Amino acid sequence: MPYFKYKGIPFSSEFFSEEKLSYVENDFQLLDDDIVNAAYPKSGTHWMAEVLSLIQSQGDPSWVQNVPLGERAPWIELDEDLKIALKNPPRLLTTHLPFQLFPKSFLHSKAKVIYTMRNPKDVMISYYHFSKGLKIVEDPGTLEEYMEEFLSGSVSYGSWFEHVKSWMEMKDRSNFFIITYEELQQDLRGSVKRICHFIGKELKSQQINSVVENASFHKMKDNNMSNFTQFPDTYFDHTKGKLMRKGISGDWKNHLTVAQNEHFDRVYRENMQGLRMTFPWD
Ligand code: PPS
Repeated sequence: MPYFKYKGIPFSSEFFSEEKLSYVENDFQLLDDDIVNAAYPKSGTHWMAEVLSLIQSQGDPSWVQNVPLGERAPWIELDEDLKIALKNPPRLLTTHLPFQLFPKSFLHSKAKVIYTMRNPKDVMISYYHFSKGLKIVEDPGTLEEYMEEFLSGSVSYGSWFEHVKSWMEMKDRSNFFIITYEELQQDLRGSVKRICHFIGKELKSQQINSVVENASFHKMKDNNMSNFTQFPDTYFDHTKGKLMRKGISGDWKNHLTVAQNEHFDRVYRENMQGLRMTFPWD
């Protein structure tokens, strides 16, 4: 399966090109009223895109029910999506890029970025299962084998550790908001209110209820505009993988052995010790 590295990060040549990645990094102009949904893969990207779409439509579900998620909140690094991104203000944009590959224009714009993080063990399990369906990446092999790939950053979009550390450098900016998948799980309503406040869009109580209801796992799983089932069979075997798989926190406990868990923790500590931040999974 054809892969290439852009600035040390692996990308599938099926969907990405060095030329476009360089364009996004150096030339893509973020606008002050852009809202960007940024996350490492499998961290709750689609969930946040749905929440933001519903906030944008003031809780009215017709937009999420009728327009594919990739059109509502396009990935800026994907060729086809980017075309939509360029002509659709006000723009809700999505990215899995690490900060060093994110548009440099962010540094002098008021665009708002919401960065969603998730327990990396759950990210890895989710990524592993999803990769089984993806025809454009190597077969992930056993979980033991995949864990080495994940921990060394030899997966699409590179290392989880480097991704998080790159974005955490933005943590003191007023136009940067950090949230975790675990917080969304624990208190979706409270999270929606915080997000509304951050993006400067206050919704009525009823409207917030509708955001919460329509962004639930079950609603999204049944919504063909959001559940990834429209993704072409050429690239994804829907009998082998699913985007809307379990939607829970802590599924890693059903998969990792004690030894694998200890190994993961060791690598985690080595990589994260300098960050001086605590997360819900620490
Ligand atoms: S992707 O393809 O990288 O953009 O994947 P991403 O959207 O980041 O993450 C997919 C995981 O998020 C879960 N998910 C949800 N969980 C709870 N509630 C809602 N509404 C929801 N929507 C998506 C999805 O099930 C994937 O996690 P796993 O653990 O595989 O189930």
